[in-house]
Amino acid sequence: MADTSGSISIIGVPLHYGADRSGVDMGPNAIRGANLGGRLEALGLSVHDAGDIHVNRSLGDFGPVSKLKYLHEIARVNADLAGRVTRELEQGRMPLVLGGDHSIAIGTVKGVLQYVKRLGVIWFDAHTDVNTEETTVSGNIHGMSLAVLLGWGHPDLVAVAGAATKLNPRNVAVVGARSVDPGERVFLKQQGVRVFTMHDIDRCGMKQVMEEALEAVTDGTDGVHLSLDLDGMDPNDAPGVGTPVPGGMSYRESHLAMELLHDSGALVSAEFVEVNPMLDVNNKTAAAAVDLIASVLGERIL
Ligand code: NNH
Ligand code: MN
Ligand code: MN
Ligand code: MN
Repeated sequence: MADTSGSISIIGVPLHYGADRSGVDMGPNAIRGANLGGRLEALGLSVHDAGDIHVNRSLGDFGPVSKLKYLHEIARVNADLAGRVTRELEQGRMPLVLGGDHSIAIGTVKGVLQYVKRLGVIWFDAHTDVNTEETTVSGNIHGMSLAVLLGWGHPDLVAVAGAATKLNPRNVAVVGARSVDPGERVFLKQQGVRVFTMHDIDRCGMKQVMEEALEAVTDGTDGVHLSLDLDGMDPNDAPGVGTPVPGGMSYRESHLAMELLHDSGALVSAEFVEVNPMLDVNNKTAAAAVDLIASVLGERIL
């Protein structure tokens, strides 16, 4: 496997269809504008900005084709993204994907899986994103991406980069969950996905939670992907998200999680999603995203 430790490739995905709410499509530029490049260069990394994946702007209504909103465009964008992510890894660069809504994890993770077959995933989120066409109440595909990555969901989404391209549920850990739909509860139990809820973080602290999560995602794998939904953080620290849930991970807890993930040495790729500048307060959420990105890539106080 190529050593991607010194070289980062930024890929923007200005997609909001998975959240069915505008604003989150401006996330990539808000994160870039919070001095992302400067912070990464200060770490001695070589930073390449690959620009944005093209998203069709004028779709109008999502129409009656499916219960899943904007299915066709979301599948198309994710297939494009997956190819780009694989190419960056092949060229020895670590993909850093900026969302956009969390449906883009389908393309990012499937792209990484083409290169790292045995992949672990840390899913930092208030939600667990394991709805399917049968269980979803909202019809929003950003609430389904983790199920798709485990091989469950609409065939057009599961087919992205090949239906056989999927995660082993034993190597997935959700961190920070506090809003889980009834159908998702059943799915998570059936699949055996490790879910560290806010209750676990309250009781055991982030250090122990991350140690257990890292044990699960590194067991028998060749690398770990970080899929970080900014709504995992507490809305006081990250107000600019479409579906805030009170009682989340603090700025410090989130920071510690990133530092421990960096120290594991297992990180091969990362994505930061759901930053919505239209809902943000003084760019706080975009700035928090940049702080967390810098931490997971090795920034330290001393
Ligand atoms: N579970 C809800 C749904 O499926 C909310 C999902 N929203 C998210 N997920 N932001 O991370 O619609
Ligand atoms: Mn999410
Ligand atoms: Mn979420
Ligand atoms: Mn830091």
